[in-house]
Amino acid sequence: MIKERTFLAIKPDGVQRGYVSEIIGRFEKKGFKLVGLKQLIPSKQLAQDHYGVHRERPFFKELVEFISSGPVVAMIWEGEGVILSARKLIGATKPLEAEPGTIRGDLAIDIGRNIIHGSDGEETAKFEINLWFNQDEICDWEISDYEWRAEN
Ligand code: DAT
Ligand code: MG
Repeated sequence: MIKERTFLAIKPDGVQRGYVSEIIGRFEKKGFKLVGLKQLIPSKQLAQDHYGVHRERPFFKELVEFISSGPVVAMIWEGEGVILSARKLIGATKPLEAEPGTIRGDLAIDIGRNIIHGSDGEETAKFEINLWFNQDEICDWEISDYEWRAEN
């Protein structure tokens, strides 16, 4: 069984617009397993640490303020190829470039209000999971029908 995990977060715009169930549903339907879930208003420090790679970008301050401006639904999802697959389900950063069928392609029109975050690689996923979750907040469990989702 593949134990790959990724960090996803529904941003304050996604929560305010009532897309929590819609978004969780897309990852559930795909076949991934939810192993961590909580809602919080991130501190400025957490937002800065999370987006640390963008520290020098002109939009950094605005981005940090936005992410810490309201409730975020933070999640850890597990499954085969989940890091790349989640990025595909999310769609391109710019909603204009995000294909219809993706979360951003279907639900967003603005780059600064693009609904959801997803880790972009293995190292980032590990870093972000540890940043947002304590070990005892992660729920290790087995999906009973896993054999119908993947062979190994
Ligand atoms: P992604 O969220 O697809 O991983 P990213 O890591 O390049 O995209 O950027 C992080 C977030 O920063 C992105 O979701 C929205 C915001 N952002 C990126 N580029 C921006 C820009 N040119 N203007 C305003 N916000 C931007
Ligand atoms: Mg990114």
